[in-house]
Amino acid sequence: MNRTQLLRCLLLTLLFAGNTSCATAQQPERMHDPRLRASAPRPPDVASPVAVSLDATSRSQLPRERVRAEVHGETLQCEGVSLAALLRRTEQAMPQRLHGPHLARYVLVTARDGGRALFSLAELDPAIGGTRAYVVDRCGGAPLDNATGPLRLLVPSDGDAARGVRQLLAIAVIVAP
Ligand SMILES: Nc1nc2c(c(=O)[nH]1)N[C@H]1C(S)=C(S)[C@@H](COP(=O)(O)O)O[C@H]1N2
Ligand SMILES: [Mo]
Repeated sequence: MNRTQLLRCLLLTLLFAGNTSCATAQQPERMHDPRLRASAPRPPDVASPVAVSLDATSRSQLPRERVRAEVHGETLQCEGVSLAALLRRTEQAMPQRLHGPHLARYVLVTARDGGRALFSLAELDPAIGGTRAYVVDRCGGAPLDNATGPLRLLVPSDGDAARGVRQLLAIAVIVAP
């Protein structure tokens, strides 16, 4: 920049109260005009809440697994299906790869008596948190009674059985507010 250019630059800066600068005059390719900027990319829409199918037909299509879990010092031997597998077979509940807005979704488990517990979706993804939770319908070789079942959640890796929701009513995947 020669003397004349520098003077013109300073004059323009004074006239336009800082809207023009010598630096931008020097580097036009770095000029940043908000009127020319493309609109910010919108995050993909994620449905919320997404109800997870718990009916017998949905469960019968999944591998039946044996589940051992401690509840108040007692070992329960149960049978049921993996919650992650149920989520995977429900459309829009858990995509193959969790990223972006899916990392701010949670799985809310509700019971008939009003009890509730939740998990983050990523916590249940085998590729991320890997927490295994199960929806069981038999324990000790018998169907669950009405005080406990007909469906119950079990989380064998939890230290305390507090999230082992009895009287399972509904499961939904919700985008955190
Ligand atoms: N629906 C429902 N499920 C529930 C609860 C509850 O209050 N309501 N309590 C939880 C807690 S705190 C514990 S320790 C276990 C106890 O399981 P149990 O009743 O089989 O001993 O159930 C869990 N599941
Ligand atoms: Mo508990």
